[in-house]
Amino acid sequence: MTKNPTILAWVKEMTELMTPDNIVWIDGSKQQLDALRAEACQSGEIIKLNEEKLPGCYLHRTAENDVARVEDRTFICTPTKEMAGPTNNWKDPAEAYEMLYSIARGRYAGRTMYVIPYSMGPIGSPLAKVGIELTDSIYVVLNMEIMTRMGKAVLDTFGDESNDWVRGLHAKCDIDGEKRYICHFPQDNTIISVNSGYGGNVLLGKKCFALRIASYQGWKEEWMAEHMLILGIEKPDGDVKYVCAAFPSACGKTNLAMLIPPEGYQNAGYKVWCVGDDISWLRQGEDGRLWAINPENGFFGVAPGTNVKSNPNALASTMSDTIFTNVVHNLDDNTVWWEGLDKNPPTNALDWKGNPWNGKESDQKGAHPNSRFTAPARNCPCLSSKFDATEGVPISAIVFGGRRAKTAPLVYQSFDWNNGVFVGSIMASETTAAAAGAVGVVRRDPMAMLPFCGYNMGDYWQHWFNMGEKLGDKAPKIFNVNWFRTDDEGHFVWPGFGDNMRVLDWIIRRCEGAVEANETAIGYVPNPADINLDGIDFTEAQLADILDVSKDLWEAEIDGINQFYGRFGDKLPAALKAQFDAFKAKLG
Ligand code: OXD
Ligand code: MN
Repeated sequence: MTKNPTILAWVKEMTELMTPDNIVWIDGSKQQLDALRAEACQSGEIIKLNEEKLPGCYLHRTAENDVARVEDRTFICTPTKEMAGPTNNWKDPAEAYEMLYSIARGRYAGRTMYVIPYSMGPIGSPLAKVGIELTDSIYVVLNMEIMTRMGKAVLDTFGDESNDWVRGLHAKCDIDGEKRYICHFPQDNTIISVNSGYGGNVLLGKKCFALRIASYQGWKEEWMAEHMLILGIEKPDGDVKYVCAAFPSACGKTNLAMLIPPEGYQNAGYKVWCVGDDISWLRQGEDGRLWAINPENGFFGVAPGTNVKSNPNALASTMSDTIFTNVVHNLDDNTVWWEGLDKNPPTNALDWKGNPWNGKESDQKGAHPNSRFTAPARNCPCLSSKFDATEGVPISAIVFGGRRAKTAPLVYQSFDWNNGVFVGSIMASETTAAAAGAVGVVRRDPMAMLPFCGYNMGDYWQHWFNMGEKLGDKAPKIFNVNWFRTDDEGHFVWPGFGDNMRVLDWIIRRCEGAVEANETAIGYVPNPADINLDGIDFTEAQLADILDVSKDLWEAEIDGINQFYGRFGDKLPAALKAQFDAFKAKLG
């Protein structure tokens, strides 16, 4: 399928290491994929669901010990520990290769090795990059088909010369949690993942390539790989403004990316278009502005909590050609169910482990809390017409956000780009009662990249400052949002979901210079009267309450920021320290 000597040499080397019985190059044809689906159904790896209700959909169950990303077993293998930085697990590359090869050697014996050529980003886009994943899992092949552009077309466009592609080796081995490793070699463009079959650990195009390896590539090549959704806001006059937003995992990126505007906005002619829900690659365009693509081709979304109210567009995306992982199997009609889908759990069902489950009687959850759908982007009713645009979309605003009960106001704008880097660097989220452990504990997650930055975060912040300098006055404006302020009883004050459009509207008006704001120690905060509250039962006084910037609460942040920054030693950019000092001075 290719004459590229660098690809052929590596596949040969890995074949000798892994000793598969068969080798299948994935060409991406329907015929080949249909045959693989049939084979996986036969072996029980996937289960075909009701063709009338869920055409082209399948169910898969992972091993019980293999249901989520494993941050403590994820390593950045750089020549020195300092290059990986204090927030990553590190291994020496030579030692890591030796360990991984000794775990993986010969483990394709008796099995088929699938060679998956894939493109992150529209095939042939100057912003896209190519990867080759080797795997012994048909589930991985079928998921990669949804999440990336893959097959022969990728290699045809890539050509026979370039060595600019990412090597990915995945082997299921024994799904042994003690020998599970997800290792990244940024200097070698290489990823090796062993002893897992769970999406985030084995769909190597996603977090491993499109964030960890790509963030390093972006640093070297003057672009950025970020944990950000991309959405377009179409105004009544047809003009579309694009926004990127970074929130930590489980803070509602997929919901915001597919937001349905409140009725008043719809009637006035506003629309929201989804370009991506998880990752963006950003590069300065010829016009000097920052342009973004979504490198993915599908959504790997959390199923529980997804329903017709919370996210009708995501739900609609899962109605065909979707793979469900670790959800409930409804045996009455061969469909699927998860907690929060509706109030009508099936009674004749199997839970995510495959055990009999009666949703009306059981006090156990039926779906795993991290159960997932892998759905093609083309299914999304609000998919942007620019989804496949090779040049991407121009970004007007970057939005950071986290889950803070009190400290951060509903929205504020940074003073400028450099101050925005500071805002992103102090991002934090509080643990909720839903998770184990103490409530309200602050976890710092700068730019939502803590588990995904493939190099030292000190260098990463400096790279942000450098990008700002390049972009100059064409740089997007930077904001911070917090949908999660609570009242004294602990209830969320802001309604969220579609009503977040009201905040996006203010953000866009700020980008256009169409609305004034109040200067505070942390940035520009809206005048309550400037956020449109038409059509909701929400008063300006309530709004003023959640826009409040408390000197005491922000002072209480200083220690935590100090401690966090302290971990970076002299890798902390001087510009960031200067921003922190200016912030302290402004607080007074
Ligand atoms: C994800 C995550 O799966 O951020 O997107 O954990
Ligand atoms: Mn994510």
